Amino acid sequence: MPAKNHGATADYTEKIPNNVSLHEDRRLQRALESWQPNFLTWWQTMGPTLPTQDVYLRTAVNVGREGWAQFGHVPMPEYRWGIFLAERDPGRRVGFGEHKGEPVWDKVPGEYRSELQRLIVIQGDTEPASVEQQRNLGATAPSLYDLRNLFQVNVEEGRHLWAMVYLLHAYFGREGREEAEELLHRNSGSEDSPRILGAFNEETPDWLSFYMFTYFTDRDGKYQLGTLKESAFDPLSRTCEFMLKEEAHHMMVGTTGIDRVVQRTVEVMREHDTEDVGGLGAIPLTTIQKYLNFHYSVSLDLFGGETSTNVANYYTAGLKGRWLEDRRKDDHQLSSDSIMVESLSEDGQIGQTEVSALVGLNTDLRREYISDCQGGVKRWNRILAEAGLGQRLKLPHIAFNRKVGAFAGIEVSPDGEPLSGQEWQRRSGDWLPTDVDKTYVRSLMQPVHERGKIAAWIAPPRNGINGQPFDYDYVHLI
Ligand code: BYC
Repeated sequence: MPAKNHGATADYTEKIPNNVSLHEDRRLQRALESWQPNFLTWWQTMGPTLPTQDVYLRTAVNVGREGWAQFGHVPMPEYRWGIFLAERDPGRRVGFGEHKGEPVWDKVPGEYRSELQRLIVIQGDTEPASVEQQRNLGATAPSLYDLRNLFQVNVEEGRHLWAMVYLLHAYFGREGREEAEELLHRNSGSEDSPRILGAFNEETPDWLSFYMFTYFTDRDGKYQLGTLKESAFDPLSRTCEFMLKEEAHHMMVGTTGIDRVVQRTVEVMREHDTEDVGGLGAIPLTTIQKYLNFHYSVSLDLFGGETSTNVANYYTAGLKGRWLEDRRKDDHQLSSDSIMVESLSEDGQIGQTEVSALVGLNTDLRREYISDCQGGVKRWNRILAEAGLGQRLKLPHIAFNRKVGAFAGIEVSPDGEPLSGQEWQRRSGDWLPTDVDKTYVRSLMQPVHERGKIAAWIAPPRNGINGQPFDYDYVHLI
């Protein structure tokens, strides 16, 4: 029986910092302590490659409303990856599905074991995948501030892996322990054992990709965690609630990272009175748009098919809810409701079809995500407008470059115009990064590891971290 959490304060005297009273369950503690060296080996071999002495990092120490993290310079392999669940609400009840109104579960019901395990494994698989994708970025960081943010994101994705591994070890027996091992053995981009979801096998070879990834792909994480936070399986809910706190910083890195790239491009465009900033050390707006198109479309795929019986079953069983479930004004069971979802007719026309609300839940979540993504585009366009420029960035059509779901079999332009395979071949380089674009962006990625300095293709941030100035010594390199 897994140990219950009695308080929010972490025990830092233990090998594995935690607020789940791990010391009360010796078997579980030993199992996790034997996974710990494997995690550290994975971190050393698949984690960040740039050697550092220490990094100014925040470490989660508590789950309370105030002061949940502490900041300080830490040698990265000594980072205290811990297990933290948000505080328990003893009166919490299932908020949706056929068990609505019943007390939430402290254990895994036998009939939902395999579905819950699958959801936790998929979630867990993405966390180390992103660390692997970003492992070489340190060598080309545009500033020490950015380098520190990269490492902060990396250590916290490592902690999110711990969060899922805790659930697997504590609640899923031998199979759970085996899955926890597998999470360290699959690798991003591997031919033989790739990561589970498509976007996590793509490369993150440059910092424009990194900001796009943290804006668009981490934002899928925000929405998926938001639905798992609603889960009737209370330990999963409490784990995800706390992960979402850390996730907010990752979103900030993406949003302001793209702000700063656009800002710098605008400055160079105005200075030289040209759109063609390629030879001038900045990233052209057309290239930014192509990167946006790519990262947005692969992230849309992460929500699964437009219709899915998997998601209907998860919802009815109480395993995975909707975004902000308790703010929805309906019966939270949806057994007789319907929804219009994007679809492809037999003659290849993009339209909408009415389906049961339950099988349309991936679409419901994807729509919440899309409207959130519009927020970023609005922000970046404000930078263009304030500079008196007429160009605008935009999100491509929902069917553009999709590999999962209703539009996987067709090609359309960013405006949603259907294209023949041949036409797509001819024109896709106008919309997605070409080798030439990637090579140019990579050529800009010269490291700036000097305190207070910044690369020429990006503007400095408005604020530093934790009240520190931009020229703070965020990272000590070796
Ligand atoms: N790539 O019924 P469908 C994050 C598979 S990100 C490859 O529509 P479902 C983070 C699917 O498994 C958040 N395969 O799928 C971000 C199914 O296979 P089977 C991660 C895919 O189950 C940045 C089949 O296609 N968390 O945290 O309704 C940094 C039919 O699909 C993909 C989660 O995703 C794909 N993209 O929905 C760090 C939450 N999509 O059963 C971290 C947990 C689908 O036919 N996962 N397939 O063999 C889920 O809720 C769902 O599994 C999914 C898919 C939303 C992913």
